[in-house]
Parts: sequence; C-alpha cells; structure tokens
Amino acid sequence: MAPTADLRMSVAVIIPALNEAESIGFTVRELPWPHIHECLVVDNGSTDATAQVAAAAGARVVNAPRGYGSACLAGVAAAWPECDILVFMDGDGADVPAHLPELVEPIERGEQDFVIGTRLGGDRQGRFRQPGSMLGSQIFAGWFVGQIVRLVYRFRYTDMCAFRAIRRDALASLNMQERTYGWNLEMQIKAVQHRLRILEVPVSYRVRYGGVSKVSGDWKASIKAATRILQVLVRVTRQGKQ
Ligand SMILES: Nc1nc2c(ncn2[C@@H]2O[C@H](COP(=O)(O)OP(=O)(O)OP(=O)(O)O)[C@@H](O)[C@H]2O)c(=O)[nH]1
Ligand SMILES: [Mg+2]
Repeated sequence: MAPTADLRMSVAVIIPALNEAESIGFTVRELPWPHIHECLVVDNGSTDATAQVAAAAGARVVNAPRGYGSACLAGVAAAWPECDILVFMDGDGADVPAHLPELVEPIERGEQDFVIGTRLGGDRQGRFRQPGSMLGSQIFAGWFVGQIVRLVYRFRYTDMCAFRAIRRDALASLNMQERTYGWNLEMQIKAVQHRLRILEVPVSYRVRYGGVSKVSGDWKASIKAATRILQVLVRVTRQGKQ
C-alpha cells in the first residue's frame, strides 16, 4: 500500500448489530464524532428497536442478510465513497471508542494499513479489561489462532478483537468471502498473506452495556462460532494468497 501520509483521510465506523436496542444508543453516542465522517449500524433482522435507537443516536442504518460477516460486508459497501479508512466495532458497548484515534492515526500517517485492537495488553498505557468481559475460551481462541498464524506466516497476533481499522483499498484487495463469525479471522490471515503493514494496539474492554450476548454467553452459539473460526483458519491458510 502507498506509504504516504494523508492526515485528511475520512473514517467510517461500521457496527454490526443484532438485537442491540439496549446498547446501540450508548455505543453510537460514545463515538469520538470529531474524528469520524459517518457511523453505519448494520442491522440484519433485529426484532427489537435497534434500527430506530441507532438512527436516533446519529447513525445511518443499513440492512443486510443474516450473519456477522454479511453485516460487515454490507457496511463496507454502504460507506460513503469518500471514507478511506474503515473502523469496525461491536454494538454492545464493550469496545471503548476513545481508542479510535490510536487505531486510525498510524494509517493516516501512512505507517500502517491495518491496525487491530488487542484486549490482552494488560494495563499497559492505562488499558483495562473489565472482570467478566472476556471468557477464558475467548482468550484461549485468540492465543491458539495466534500460534497457528505465527507458525505458518511468522506473524504473531494476540487476539481476534473486533475493534479494528483498515484502509479501504487494502480491505478490498483481500477479497473477503466469509459471511459469518469467521470474518474477523479471515481479515487477519489475509492481511498477513497480502503483506499489509499490521499493528496491534492495546485497547480496553468492558462487559457489554446491556442486552443479551449473541456469541460468548450462549454455549450453542459459541460452539458454532468456534467451529466456523476453525473452518476459516484451515480454509484460508490452505488456500494461501489469492
Ligand atoms: N448484524 C449482525 N450483527 C451481529 C450478528 N451476530 C452478532 N452481531 C453483533 O456482533 C457483535 C458481537 O456480538 P456479541 O453478542 O457481543 O458477541 P460477544 O462479544 O462474543 O458476546 P458478549 O460477551 O455478550 O459481548 C454485537 O454488536 C452483535 O449485535 C449477526 O448475525 N448480524
Ligand atoms: Mg460483545
């Protein structure tokens, strides 16, 4: 990617949200608005007032077919053309959007193409991980995947944090395929395969603001997500760069 500094890059924040009426208003309002051009909340079939609450808080709401990856892809497609940095984060209030400038600025300075949060930064730089915000299985999954990617590609991730920023043209070059929970991992592996300049930044992480977990709090959904993540790990590493 072009190693040029462009301090006028526009940022779109993309938030996949499924039945997050209790949290999405807080999440959207908490964004550091002076740093962003627009916020897209991607709703796919919420049966609560997610869309209305998000719109009232200042987001543009778009709809997508079911699935976390489908929601992210729909957000990418809908982002205004002038937005050249895309930030992804969850809609449950767990991510701390005050860190957004730290994710975005290395890209604006032309130093990185992909900057990903890690929730395992301990209390480095005043970061915190609220007790109960991450299950042991989530920490293990990030570690395990990090080890496999390191063995295959000699690049070490410590987490599969959903809070991340990427140059829009770099993301387009990855040709993302995943429509469900493997989306985050597919992006990480393909970023390494495509030799993007990648930086992990420690971020804080909280217990969700309200509402019900779609993944970690439900063991059936957790098994489904873990299976999907493993499938993506095998598929994307076996296929190699495409
Ligand atoms: N659009 C869309 N969003 C989804 C879907 N599944 C989950 N989400 C959103 O993806 C984000 C992550 O899901 P969570 O339920 O927070 O998963 P989690 O972080 O493992 O669980 P918690 O520990 O409760 O936070 C949230 O913003 C969800 O609303 C989906 O199928 N479509
Ligand atoms: Mg969550």
